[in-house]
Amino acid sequence: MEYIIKNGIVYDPLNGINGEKMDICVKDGKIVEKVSENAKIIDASNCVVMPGGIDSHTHVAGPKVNVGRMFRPEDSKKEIYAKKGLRTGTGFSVPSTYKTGYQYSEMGYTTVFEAAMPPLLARHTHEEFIETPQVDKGVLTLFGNNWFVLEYLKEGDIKKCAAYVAWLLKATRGFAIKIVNPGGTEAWGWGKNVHSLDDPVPYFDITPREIVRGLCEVNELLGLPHSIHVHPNNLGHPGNWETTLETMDCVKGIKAKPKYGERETIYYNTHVQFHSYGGTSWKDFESKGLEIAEYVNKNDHLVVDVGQITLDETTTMTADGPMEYDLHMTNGLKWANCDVELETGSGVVPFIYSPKGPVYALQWAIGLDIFLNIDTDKVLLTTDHPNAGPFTRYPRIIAWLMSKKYRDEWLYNKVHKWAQQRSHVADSDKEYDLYEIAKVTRANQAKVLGLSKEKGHLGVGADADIAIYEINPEEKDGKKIERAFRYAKYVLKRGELVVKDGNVVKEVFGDTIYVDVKVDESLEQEIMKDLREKFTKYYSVNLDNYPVTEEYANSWKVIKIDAT
Ligand code: MFN
Ligand code: ZN
Ligand code: ZN
Repeated sequence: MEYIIKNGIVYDPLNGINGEKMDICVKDGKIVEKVSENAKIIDASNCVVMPGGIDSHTHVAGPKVNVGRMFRPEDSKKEIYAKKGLRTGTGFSVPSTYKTGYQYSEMGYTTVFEAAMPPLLARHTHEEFIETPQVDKGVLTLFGNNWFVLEYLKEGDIKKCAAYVAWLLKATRGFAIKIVNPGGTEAWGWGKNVHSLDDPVPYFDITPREIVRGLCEVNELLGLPHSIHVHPNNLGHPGNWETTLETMDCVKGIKAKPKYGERETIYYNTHVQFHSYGGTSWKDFESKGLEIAEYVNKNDHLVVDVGQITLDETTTMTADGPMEYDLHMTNGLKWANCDVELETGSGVVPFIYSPKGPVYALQWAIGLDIFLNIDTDKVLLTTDHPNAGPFTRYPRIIAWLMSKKYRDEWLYNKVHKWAQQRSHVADSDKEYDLYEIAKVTRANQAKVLGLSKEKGHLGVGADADIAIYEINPEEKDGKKIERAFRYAKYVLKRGELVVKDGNVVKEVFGDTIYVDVKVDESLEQEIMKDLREKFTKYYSVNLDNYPVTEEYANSWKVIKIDAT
């Protein structure tokens, strides 16, 4: 199938195209120089054309998401999705899998990364991917509380640790190294937590600093496409901004050496909004968003995603087990907790971010403080779906960023006054333009994930993942901006028309992308010996039954790396 997208205004930051009227040609799933006369014409006059959106951090598949679904029937009753020709679905903050894929597609998103996979339960994540249509998928494997990692790093054996990481990524078909509350989730197994970068983990006697630095070195030794992806210690606690800055700083000096892709950074701080809190309690809680933005602006080794609060009722879920316990004690709502043997843990708690709550209004403003003051090459738009709000609110966040008028309507009329009094949102006149929106929802993601050759741009050779929105680039009406980005005019996925006028018109199934890193054979044999021993001694499963097998995807896309 060939298409020519005519007369659209194109925003493609990776190729430096900022609002030029031009045609885009598509053939056999790729963007090409030109097409034949038989190509179907898509009229994009009065529309904006962007590469397909990429979500580098969202929770959409796997055991904790499924706990969220089962545990919140009140959420599933909220939104019924029933459209002709499509699978039905339910759920507002924890939508069912088909609804998840359809709604990302309606918004022009074409690639989605699940942000936290417990290795032992990898199959569950991939099973749900099989049932998530419309998007390419990948998943980050959890490493920051894993016994093998803690022991190898404690012994100072970076090479063995790297060989183990390579093995586990392949065994779980994971894409990158995820670190959640390094050491803290393991400590939670002892009813404890860690509270600073140098607070030792019980029994293992290793510190979060050693875990983060060690895994960062491992990441670059292996040359993975993405950098380490970190949820630091002390999430959601007043005063945590200092831990955040220390963690960012602790990897400085390690060089980016990706063997695939064009990443230049070595550290990705996720949902940084939850980590930019000043004060000593909820009573004197204040924004440190500017301080965090300033650090990021001054340093080139990192990027952040925001985790913007959307002020909705939602479901929080994370591998940060102790943090969810704290949250449950704070809001008094129900709580689920799980330990995953030798590897990680998790918690799930509903949360109502009421706009009239002083703390929640300020959390909202802190996210905006970061967005409005940070270098837009170094920030990514997320809600840490569903932790700070559902991904279906991305269009509203875009409206807050593009229109000061709309933002001020919320700041002065809808949210508690702490947002004005204790943040800097009122002082900022910054308005994102569409080029910057394309960066924070596409280009920056593709680059930091190491996928900027094939994704996040519209140059010849890229995947033909394309979103077309009916919007005037000068638009300042928040409702109109939100509507335009919520329901794309057209979306192409791998060169097929999948959305028209905001409706999914074709169901497609993307690839699941993972990395397969080859390491030195003798090293691999050594770690296999350790694996056999520990599996026999501690695991409730057999090593041979552990790896995810070939049938667990609609189609795999393997990124092969030679790290010997
Ligand atoms: C990440 O996983 C991830 O993370 C993220 O809820 C997550 O009530 C999961 O205990 C949170 N509130 C207060 O203390 C507020 C202060 C209160 C007070 O008691 O003094 N003040 C007021 O009410 C103001 C009154 C005056 C006024 O100005 O109106 C706390 C409480 C809370 C706080 C609760 N914290 C948690 C936040 C953290 C992390 C959410 C989610 C989190 C989820 N990833 O007339 C007048 O003007 C009167 C003025 C009022 C007065 O003084 O009385 C995974 O992967
Ligand atoms: Zn997290
Ligand atoms: Zn998350």
